Amino acid sequence: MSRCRLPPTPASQITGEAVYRDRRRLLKALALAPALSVAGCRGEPPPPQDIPRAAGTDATGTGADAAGPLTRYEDATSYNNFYEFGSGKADPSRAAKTLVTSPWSVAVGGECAKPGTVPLETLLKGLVPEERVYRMRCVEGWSMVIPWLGVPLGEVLKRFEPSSDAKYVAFTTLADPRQMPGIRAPILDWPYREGLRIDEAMHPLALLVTGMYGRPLPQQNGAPLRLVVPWKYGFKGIKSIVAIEFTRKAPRTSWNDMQPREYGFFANVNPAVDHPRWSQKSERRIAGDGNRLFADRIATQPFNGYAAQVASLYQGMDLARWY
Ligand SMILES: Nc1nc2c(c(=O)[nH]1)N[C@H]1C(S)=C(S)[C@@H](COP(=O)(O)O)O[C@H]1N2
Ligand SMILES: [Mo]
Repeated sequence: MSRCRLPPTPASQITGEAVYRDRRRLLKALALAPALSVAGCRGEPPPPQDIPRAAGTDATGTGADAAGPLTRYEDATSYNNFYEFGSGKADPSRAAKTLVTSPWSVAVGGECAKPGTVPLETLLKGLVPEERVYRMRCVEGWSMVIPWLGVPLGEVLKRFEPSSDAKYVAFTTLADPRQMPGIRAPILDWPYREGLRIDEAMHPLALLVTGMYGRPLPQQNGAPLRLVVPWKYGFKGIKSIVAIEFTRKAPRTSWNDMQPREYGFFANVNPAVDHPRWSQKSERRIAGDGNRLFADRIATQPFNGYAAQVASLYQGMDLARWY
């Protein structure tokens, strides 16, 4: 994003919701003034659409104030994990531009009354993406605060009428070696797969994301459709989803298959359970001011700070065992 920054707001000002709102107003004004239009800046995303804010977003503790200062757009779109495009943090933003995200369809099947392969537009038809500011914690020890645009996952899943045998939901990423240079490397058993228990999937905080910062989702962040489950480690947030399946048994997931001791199926953020290679007690926010990427180390919260909303899903479970 360094070639052509947008908007021309000093980075030092991009610290919070108020500024973000101002920035959106500015972008809108720019969009209405073709001479100044950001569209002239090659490689930049189109200006933001009008985004209705979800009523009650703050009541669920997902407002920006609760989540902390926003990560800069430039950082959230250039420091990524998307191994299909390489394992370096800068690889996806360089390599994923060629991912063709339209047309896109999603195959939905398994334990449900109305399976089918549907175009993305049909999958989301009638649902208005809402903005949710969520903390995101990667198991590697860094975190971000991102204004996502998306629809509650449960709203989409209900359309396929899952049966009472649907105990879990499995998700699969596209795996096309022609578009994804990283899948030549045997880092993971491609395609990337993730899963949730059905009650987790139906929880209102679980989001199917189509955009961020008021714009369409960039490829490196998982366009055109990804999952964001804010109380779980980042690897649950599977990108560029092409298939969803309702299952009776817990689905196999890519990271768990590769290293079950390191990546549990549940992957709930738990500062009391260390990853064998990284302590999970604290994290560094990607909340830099443009001069440095990381802010100071802060304590990681159970369920990434969403315990009040989600802890009841895990009542009676030993969360050190079911990590
Ligand atoms: N398909 C796919 N999805 C993925 C990954 C990946 O490598 N491939 N990486 C995961 C990990 S480890 C993290 S931390 C988040 C990062 O999301 P972000 O780059 O949008 O911040 O995406 C997750 N989703
Ligand atoms: Mo991650």
